[in-house]
Amino acid sequence: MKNRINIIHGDITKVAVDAIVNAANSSLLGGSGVDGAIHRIGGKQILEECQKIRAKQGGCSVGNAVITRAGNLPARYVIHTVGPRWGGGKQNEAELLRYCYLNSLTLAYDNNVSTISFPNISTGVYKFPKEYAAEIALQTINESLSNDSTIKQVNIVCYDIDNYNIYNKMIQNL
Ligand code: AR6
Repeated sequence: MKNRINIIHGDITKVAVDAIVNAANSSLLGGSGVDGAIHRIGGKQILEECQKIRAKQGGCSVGNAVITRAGNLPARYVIHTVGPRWGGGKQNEAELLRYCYLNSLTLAYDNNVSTISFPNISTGVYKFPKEYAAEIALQTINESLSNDSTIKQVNIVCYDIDNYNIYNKMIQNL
């Protein structure tokens, strides 16, 4: 399935797709990093829809995902997922990160998304080791694509060059 996975070095808010995945926090109200960029460029539609979700279900737990429209971003949807904060590796971080990818892809399938971009969830403010996170991301995406054909392209958009180099190397062995 690796021919459907595309590694990009750049800014996720600039790549046109059906759905952009956001590395959010449980409040769903925005933050720094990729979350800050998505809310800043997407505008108030995203925040308003996140507030509605909060009113209904009280935010989003770690490993889960919710979907909103994408405001001014070049996409139809934003899928907000909450990655685990790295706490040394014994707090189920790997499984929770895997669930971020799986639950985001499930929402994508349910909404007929055919192109989707992921950032490197949890590898910024949340300090998940980059190599380990890349291994989990690539394996989970690859497995999921092999069970479904509605998604035609998954972009992994790496903002920092370290992540870009890690993914480029790792995808050869997939
Ligand atoms: N496009 C793509 N990737 C980006 C962009 C961008 N425009 N900006 C940053 N990144 P982070 P986390 C990369 O910190 O670790 C927020 O405050 C960045 O280089 O955005 O999951 C949330 O509200 C890194 O590789 O997310 C949460 O509180 C990756 O995105 C918390 O941070 C993830 O870094 C979530 O932390």
